[in-house]
Amino acid sequence: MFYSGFAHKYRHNHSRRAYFYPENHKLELIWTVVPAIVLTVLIVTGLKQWNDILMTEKKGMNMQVYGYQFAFIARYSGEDNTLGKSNFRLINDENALGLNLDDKATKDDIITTGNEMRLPVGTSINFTFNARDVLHGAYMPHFRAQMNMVPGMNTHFNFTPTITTAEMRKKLNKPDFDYVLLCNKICGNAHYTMKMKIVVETPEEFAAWLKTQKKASEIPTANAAEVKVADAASTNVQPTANLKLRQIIL
Ligand SMILES: [Cu+2]
Repeated sequence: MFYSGFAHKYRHNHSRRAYFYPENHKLELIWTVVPAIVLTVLIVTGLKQWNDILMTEKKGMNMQVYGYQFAFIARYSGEDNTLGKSNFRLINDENALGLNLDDKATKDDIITTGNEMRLPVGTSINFTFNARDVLHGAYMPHFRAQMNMVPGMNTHFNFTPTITTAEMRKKLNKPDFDYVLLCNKICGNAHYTMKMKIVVETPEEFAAWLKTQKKASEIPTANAAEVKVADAASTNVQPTANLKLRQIIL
């Protein structure tokens, strides 16, 4: 109704001339400068927030969460708080992450053995996410955290868990409550099985648990010197099905 009113009001009329209004510098200045200021504020503050969340700060505990079809493995950086080097050509049944023990920083790294990841409460945690085969998603719904796991690329997320699992169970009055890590990318036919328990506990409990997990230096094949990387097929490393597939693609 409104528009047809305009159509009627401005219908063709021989005696009426259009108003010629070619430019107005003041108006143009206003509609350029105002959006420029608004967008600058939005982008600068947004980028700062983005960097705070996604970039690893120097202070936190560095760890890696690794996704593959169809599970997760967590790696802790050990005393040096540095994740050692890894190479997909070193991946085999024993060395699922392709850790390279030639790198000193790898030796004290610790790999989770069960389908469980533990985090010390009140500690800033710098996650690095990686994937072995296809896109996976690291989704930790209770922490409001989610990040893509991309093959051949590092992605990051930082947060500090503030409530232990035991405290949360009491709070919710649910004795069987557990934090979880889920995959939220449809990554294959067993995608739905990609689930890892997250236990948030006191730093003392965490340290005791960490001692029970596997040290990278215990992995017999995590030694790049034994592998002629140019030709993985001729070495004593048995490539996994995924690795073979990747070599074919490459
Ligand atoms: Cu997945």
